[in-house]
Amino acid sequence: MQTQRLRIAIQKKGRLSKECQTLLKRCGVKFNMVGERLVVHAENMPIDLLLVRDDDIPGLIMDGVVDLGVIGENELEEVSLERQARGEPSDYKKLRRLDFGGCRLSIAIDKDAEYNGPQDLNGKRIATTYPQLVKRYMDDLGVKFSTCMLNGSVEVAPRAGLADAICDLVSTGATLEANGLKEAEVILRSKAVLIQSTETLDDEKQALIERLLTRMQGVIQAKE
Ligand code: PRT
Ligand code: ZN
Repeated sequence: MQTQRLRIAIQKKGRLSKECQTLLKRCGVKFNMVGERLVVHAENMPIDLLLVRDDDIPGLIMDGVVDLGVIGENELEEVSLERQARGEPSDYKKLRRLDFGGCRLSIAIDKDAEYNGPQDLNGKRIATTYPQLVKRYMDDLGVKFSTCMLNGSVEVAPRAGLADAICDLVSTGATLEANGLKEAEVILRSKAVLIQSTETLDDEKQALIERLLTRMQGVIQAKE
């Protein structure tokens, strides 16, 4: 279902939302975030912003419900693998990597445990919100493991006796340290990215995307 206006899905509230809104504003998109709206109309361009949970953004793109989205690569790749496993559409175009949302997805273990390499994870139970990415990484290495799926409080799982290790996002490392854990393996380095659905758009919409991309290039370069 195509609309006349370009639809961009961004995180409503969270670590990506502020920088995402700032980037769009610097690209000249004028909008006013008021109340708890799902859709915000840009005032000066045929653009609608969809404010959603970040988890929903990859699917909205892959199903062609929205045209553009900004999402962390960690979430994007996890959802893509999950959809592939279920035989659902999982294609998207990565238009550009952005200069925010940087983090790494790492396996962490007890800070006092000896660690000599991935083989030491053999037979361990790993608590994570990213079971697909963990599976891809461990399967590539041929290391057997099991998972414990948690959507929050992943870092307390070892202490709570739910798992031997965790795989979670890390930026400063303070959360790991506060929970008596240390980084053992980095399985993905992630940033926020701008993605597009693979649906063919009409010429006007596509031209608007090109224009936004050119402006984004300028905005990001000016900061470097
Ligand atoms: O509500 P919604 O579902 O939209 O948001 P969310 O709670 O799922 O996501 P949010 O807002 O926490 O994160 C959105 C995206 O920001 C993530 O998918 C990453 O791409 C990116 N990002 C960057 C991070 C971090 N850095 C980060 N440090 N996401 C989460 N964290 C968490 C991490 O999970 C851990 O709990 O911060 C803690 C670790 O931080 P340090 O500094 O202690 O290492
Ligand atoms: Zn989320």
